Amino acid sequence: MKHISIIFLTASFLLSACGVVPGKIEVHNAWARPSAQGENAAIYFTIHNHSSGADELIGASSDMADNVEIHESKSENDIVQMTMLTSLPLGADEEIIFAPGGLHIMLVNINQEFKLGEHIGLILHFKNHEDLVVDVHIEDAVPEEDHSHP
Ligand SMILES: [Cu+2]
Repeated sequence: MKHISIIFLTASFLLSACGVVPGKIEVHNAWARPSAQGENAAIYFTIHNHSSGADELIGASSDMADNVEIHESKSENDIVQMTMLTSLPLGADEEIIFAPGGLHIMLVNINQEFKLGEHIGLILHFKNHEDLVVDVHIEDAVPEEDHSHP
């Protein structure tokens, strides 16, 4: 029996290492603008819950900032207001776009400069799904990273 469980672990590791896996949450096109040390930096991406069950984004972390928060910007009467969300529901097979003027992950007081062309790491935490490590491109606009479903 021990043999079987080792094989199963290997197989699930291989599955998680490749592209689209049903029942998984995926994050695409993660980017943030170049920012100076000490500034706040907003991270944008598209998050897709490929699973048939609802989940929830419950937080994010990075060792590059004092705090990492889920924010939503809304403009009313030409005034942009930013609110902090404690969590974000992610329905079955739902896709949510984090973009300028709307949802973003806010890195508060970054401890190093984010330079154009660099990459930084971000970890997303979910209620049901395991943590996701996201590769964030430092760009002036959303990167052209193609994603197609099988
Ligand atoms: Cu914000």
